[in-house]
Amino acid sequence: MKKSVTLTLIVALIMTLVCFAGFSAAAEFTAPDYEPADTTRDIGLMLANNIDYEGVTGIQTTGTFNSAWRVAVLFEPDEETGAYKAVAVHAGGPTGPDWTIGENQFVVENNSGNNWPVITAAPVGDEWWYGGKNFQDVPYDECPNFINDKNQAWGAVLKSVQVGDLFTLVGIDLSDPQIIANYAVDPNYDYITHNAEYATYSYLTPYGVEDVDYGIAVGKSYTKLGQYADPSTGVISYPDTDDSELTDGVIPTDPGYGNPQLTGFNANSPEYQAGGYAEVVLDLEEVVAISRINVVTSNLMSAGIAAPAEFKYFISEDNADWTEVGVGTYDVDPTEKDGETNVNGNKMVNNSIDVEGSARYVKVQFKNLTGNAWMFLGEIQVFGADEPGDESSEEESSTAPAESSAVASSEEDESSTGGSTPTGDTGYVALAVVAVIALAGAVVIRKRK
Ligand SMILES: [Ca+2]
Ligand SMILES: [Ca+2]
Repeated sequence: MKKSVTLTLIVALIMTLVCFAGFSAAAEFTAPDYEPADTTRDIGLMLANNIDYEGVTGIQTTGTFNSAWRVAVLFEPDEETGAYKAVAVHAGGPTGPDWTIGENQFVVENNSGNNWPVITAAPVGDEWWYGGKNFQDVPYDECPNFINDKNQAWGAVLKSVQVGDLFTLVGIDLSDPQIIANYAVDPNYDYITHNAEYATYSYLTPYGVEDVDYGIAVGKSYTKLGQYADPSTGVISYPDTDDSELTDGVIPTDPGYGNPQLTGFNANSPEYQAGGYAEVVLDLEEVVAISRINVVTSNLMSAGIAAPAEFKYFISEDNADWTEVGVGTYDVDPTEKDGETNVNGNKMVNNSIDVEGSARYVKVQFKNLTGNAWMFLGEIQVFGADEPGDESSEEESSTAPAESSAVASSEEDESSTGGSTPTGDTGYVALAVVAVIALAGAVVIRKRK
């Protein structure tokens, strides 16, 4: 409700400004009576059956799709659920996937766009773009920076899609695809200049998400020890955007260090060195009965990042007097090998422990796996206990984190680990920081029942 009121005010303000400015396109937009695409798990659609723009996520419903430099996923209806299932994924690069879009199929594709002011700042004169214009007839050296936060966020979600993933299509009619958004993607480039306010009501949202119980820690605050700051700049590497990633209800599926949904901890940080472990303390705001704690963590196993060797759990009513619950167990063995292959490498994995007790504070201490100083956490979940005798609590808590332990595709791993990797004990790469900055402030917690 609050959001729609705010939106109404914004629309009213825009209408007023537009009247003075003398054009009318934005004034005609009336927001639908539902939430727009969020930037953490939805894939916002900005453009339909048009690939002439940069920095957009689009839907293609007909013809063939063979565009290079675009992350793309081919979807088709899933009879069993009525949702749309990803049937092919393409990681981008210099060649396109060459898909023929069949009846009832569609492609969702994302291109991040170019930062033209930077690219054209010091021309030599033999660049492919030199003296050229884009599809909107704008000289490249007058084009804006098309890299924008909203599109980057939706591109990141699209990149994490794996074959078999199910999505619900919202706000678009495949027989006549029209995007419902407060700014059209057109030669005005308002989707760039007003990107912070840009909202699309046409999007894909993960199928069945609303029915998943993410526990009672969602939205709760926490303190943490063991993040790593670059010694030369003091900037935290792989940061925890808005200090909220570990309880934002977003369960990452991409274990790569380029995934901004992950928060990095490092065994070489001064706090870890001092205590011998990294630590997170959650505040549930009131003493509640707890049945289970679950941590979702990356087990990349290829870039100096591994699932921690040990998680130890504690509970407390007052944040002073602690009861040790014990050491948790993984849903799969993070170190299992088949020859040289880490069977469960390149996955998100779960470490959990059953709890009998009540607490306001939950403490998680964790130690790195030797040779892998980095530990990347995605979520800490706490599940409440129902009244004694209610058997639904066990079932609920055991099914809730089931969405992780997903295998990331090898293509995804390649792109998310990029050219250089944080290695061994001291490795550090700035790439992910850029991705995180792009997402800063964009975390949205979807309301759940
Ligand atoms: Ca999270
Ligand atoms: Ca992060």
